[in-house]
Amino acid sequence: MSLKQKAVPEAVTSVPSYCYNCVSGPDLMTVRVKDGIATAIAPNHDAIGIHPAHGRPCVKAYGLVQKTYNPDRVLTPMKRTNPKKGRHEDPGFVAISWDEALDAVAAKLKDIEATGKLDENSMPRVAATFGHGGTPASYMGTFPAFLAAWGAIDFSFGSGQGVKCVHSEHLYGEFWHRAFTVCADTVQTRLILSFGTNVEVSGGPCAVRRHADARIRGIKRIQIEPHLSPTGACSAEWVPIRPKTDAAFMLAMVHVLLHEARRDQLDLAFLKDRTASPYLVGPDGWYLRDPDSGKPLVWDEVSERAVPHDSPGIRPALDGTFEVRNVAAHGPDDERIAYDHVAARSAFQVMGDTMRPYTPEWAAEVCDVPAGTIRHVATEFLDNACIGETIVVGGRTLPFRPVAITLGKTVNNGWGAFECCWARTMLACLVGALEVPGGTLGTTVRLNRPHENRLASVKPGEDGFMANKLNATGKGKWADKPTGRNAHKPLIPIVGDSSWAQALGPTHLAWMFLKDAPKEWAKPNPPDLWFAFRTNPAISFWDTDQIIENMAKMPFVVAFAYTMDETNHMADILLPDATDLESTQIIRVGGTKFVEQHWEHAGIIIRQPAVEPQGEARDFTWITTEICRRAGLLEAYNTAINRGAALVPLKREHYDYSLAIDQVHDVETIWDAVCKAATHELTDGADVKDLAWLKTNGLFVVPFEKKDWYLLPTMEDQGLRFEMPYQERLLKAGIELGRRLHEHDIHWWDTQLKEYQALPTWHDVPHHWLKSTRDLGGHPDDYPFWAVTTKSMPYTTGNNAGIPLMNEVAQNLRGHGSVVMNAGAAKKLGIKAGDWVEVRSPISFTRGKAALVQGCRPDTIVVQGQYAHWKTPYAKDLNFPSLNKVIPLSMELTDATGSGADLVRVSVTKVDGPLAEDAR
Ligand SMILES: Nc1nc2c(c(=O)[nH]1)N[C@H]1C(S)=C(S)[C@@H](COP(=O)(O)OP(=O)(O)OC[C@H]3O[C@@H](n4cnc5c(=O)[nH]c(N)nc54)[C@H](O)[C@@H]3O)O[C@H]1N2
Ligand SMILES: Nc1nc2c(c(=O)[nH]1)N[C@H]1C(S)=C(S)[C@@H](COP(=O)(O)OP(=O)(O)OC[C@H]3O[C@@H](n4cnc5c(=O)[nH]c(N)nc54)[C@H](O)[C@@H]3O)O[C@H]1N2
Ligand code: SF4
Ligand SMILES: [Mo]
Repeated sequence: MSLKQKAVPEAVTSVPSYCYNCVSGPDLMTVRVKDGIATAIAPNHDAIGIHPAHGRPCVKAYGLVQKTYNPDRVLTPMKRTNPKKGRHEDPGFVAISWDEALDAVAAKLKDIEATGKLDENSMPRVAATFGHGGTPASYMGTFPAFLAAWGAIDFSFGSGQGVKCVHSEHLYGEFWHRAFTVCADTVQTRLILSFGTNVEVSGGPCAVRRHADARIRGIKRIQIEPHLSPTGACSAEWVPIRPKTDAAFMLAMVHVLLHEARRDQLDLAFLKDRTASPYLVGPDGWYLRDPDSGKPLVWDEVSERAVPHDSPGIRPALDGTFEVRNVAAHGPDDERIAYDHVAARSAFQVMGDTMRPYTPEWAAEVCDVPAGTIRHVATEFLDNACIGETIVVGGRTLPFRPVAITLGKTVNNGWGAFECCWARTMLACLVGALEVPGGTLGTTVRLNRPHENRLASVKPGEDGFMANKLNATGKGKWADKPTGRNAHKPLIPIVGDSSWAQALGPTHLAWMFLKDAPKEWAKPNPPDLWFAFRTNPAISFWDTDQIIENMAKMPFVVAFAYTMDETNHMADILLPDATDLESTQIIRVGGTKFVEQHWEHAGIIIRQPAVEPQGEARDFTWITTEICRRAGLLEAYNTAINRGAALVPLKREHYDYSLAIDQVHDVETIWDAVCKAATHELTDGADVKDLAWLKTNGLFVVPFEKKDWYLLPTMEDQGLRFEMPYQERLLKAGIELGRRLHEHDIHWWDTQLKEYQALPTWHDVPHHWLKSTRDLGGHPDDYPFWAVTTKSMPYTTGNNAGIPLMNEVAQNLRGHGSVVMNAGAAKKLGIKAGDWVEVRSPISFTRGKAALVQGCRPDTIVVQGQYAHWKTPYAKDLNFPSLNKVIPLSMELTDATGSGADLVRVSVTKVDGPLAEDAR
């Protein structure tokens, strides 16, 4: 077999491909190739009318030419010669042959197989980390087939993705409306309330295009966030809210809709039929149930009695308190309660009572936003909801509710995120704008299957809701032994235990427990082998100094390496993968997906070697096949590919493109089979394409019904209700979890247990950060600023920080590589534009140049991204600040879903200049 992939013939000058360097993709592009050299990136005009951005990638994709020819690339396999690991240890990497590198990895795998795949704590001895929201999967070829062939892998060690990403929304969104990510139905909505969603920067070309078109149509967007982002700058209104008080703002909106608007201004039909609003709640907080069937009861206004919610011909009451007789309730740990005679409130009534104190006047104090502003935002939301209007989509009449609310990543993770996610979803329910044209929509599923079809993931479950698999918390059912080092299964019921669950657990705990585990918890050993690809936790996580220390404890690290970076500095073996323009992969495209990818087509796209790999870099699929062959895993690996680990099953009832399992297949053979199987599946065998066809044409799509952007028809067809407003199931899970943890004498999760509420109530969310400052030995008065972060258009997290073109274009962006602060606040501190400042928290400090603006709250500073590199070539010379140095890794700043926020209390002082390289 030839070691190198064949490049495309020289005559080809424009090679279709995809970019999936950030979660807003995949987007389409073409690569201009002259004399075998990639010279430019350009749109793929064949996708006009198919791709929502008409075949255009964003500025980041234009950096891929420099990425390919970066003189600092790792271009041979390497091994470490200095056994000591640490930031200040020179790894002493030396070039080795592919044979030596692959044999070393295979030998380690065989070794582990011989000792047992689990260690003495029953933790997988092999761990793997992939960064940036799952996008590395679109660059790792058949590596998932290796992971499947191996079996026990610990995905516990996160990078910044997950816990500091849009985490709570992933969990609650998917629970409530199969919405791992959420966006507005931008193409049809009239009003978007954006709480810190910087969508013009973070949403990729599809979002930018959709929002630009919407502005021409006359949409209004109100941007609610502490500093004026580019999204705020091109919105109709900017509301500078105090950080981490968004829940109070939204609870006050709920108050206005419930207590200031007329009832008939709400979508009463939606609330009665598609939510649990009429379900009766008893005095102990549990749904009242029919004693025979166990079904939740509602008050029927026709017969004036309590009846099961799904009884035909009833008219359920929305508001009210009712006297009911002979009813049951199901408490925690299967406790059965019987009531002879009891007063019951509808869930809607309980919500009304709970939301009564949250007036706009109350929220004004908390949020530092005038009550009149909150009231007018709530009123505009209601006035634009068009309740009663319908629209026909794909032959089906659906409600038309053109109002949407989106939440950015600091709003929907960490403390306060549950309240925000609930309030956002409830506000949509109050006006019937959830999962309908114009409203707030989910885009994709990750915790439920099938991943490629969120509608098909909806199945009837308990109590008239869709099925959701929580991790068991009942007595005798709770998993007291974690299956991974971040303990997602014992600690986080709502994350479940599907393939993505572990990576969405509290992944910082895995790192923290390597240093110190609570005494009631078995201190985990580091994994014997850790694979890292396209991730840089040493830069992207919190308290990066501590992460680095813990990373140095990993005994054998295999890093796929593009350039040297802060994480692969700790590696034992570096494997250079052929990058974006040099290797082959086929992925799905279209349908609906994060962030604003709503297509009227669905199908597959290809990434292909537009140019020969540089140096000794190799296609990921070739590398994987060789690891498997040498480790004795070939048959299991080929079997996994046949089962679908490389995209789609190669064999199904109606077709068979499967590979012989005892043979080594080359890269093209594998993707040719995948291409045929995928196109067979898409067309029921009517139009089967091979790899050569896809290489020429770039994409293969079939129509995707626009009706399938919306979940409501699926809910209606199955007679299901959204699990709103009352969270009986979560309340129960929280009580049971508390009992289990306390039975094991575990009390360090008690604050998190408080988040399990049937209905959210406000608690002083910002206080968590003030308390943390104090607990770390600081006095809150000495750290008077909130420091927050944001994305930058030309950068995908830290992924392309080493590409000079990105820094060059970013010079045009306000605040690039700086500490952005309010000009008035700076003046009081004697800080002028361009001065060096030091940003300090109790744990550490970072330095950057001050950029002074008016569009930032005086109590807030902003530091973009994660660019405090000390190893990544080029990036390390930029001397940029990063909040990740100063945000603690903290149990107390972890919410019940296991996430935290990129937020910290800091001081800002003027200093003479930058830090020396080794002090950064
Ligand atoms: N301060 C701050 N921190 C943040 C954030 C923030 O906004 N501010 N955002 C957080 C969020 S939301 C996320 S999702 C995480 C993401 O953080 P991570 O998941 O850790 O991902 P990246 O920082 O993108 O790291 C990508 C790494 O892959 C390497 N790489 C790039 N291309 C290739 C390639 O072709 N081959 C190989 N082998 N390697 C490659 C890059 O050099 C880089 O080291 O960061 C989080 N951290
Ligand atoms: N160009 C680019 N696009 C990306 C990425 C990238 O790295 N670069 N990364 C992708 C990833 S992994 C993710 S997770 C998404 C994230 O996408 P977004 O959620 O849009 O993330 P940010 O740009 O960090 O937006 C943060 C905004 O929240 C505001 N903010 C901070 N704290 C608060 C608060 O307490 N309340 C309110 N209301 N606002 C607050 C800030 O002012 C800022 O404008 O972006 C994705 N898209
Ligand atoms: S938004 Fe830009 S970087 Fe992200 S996938 Fe699309 S083209 Fe690539
Ligand atoms: Mo993210």
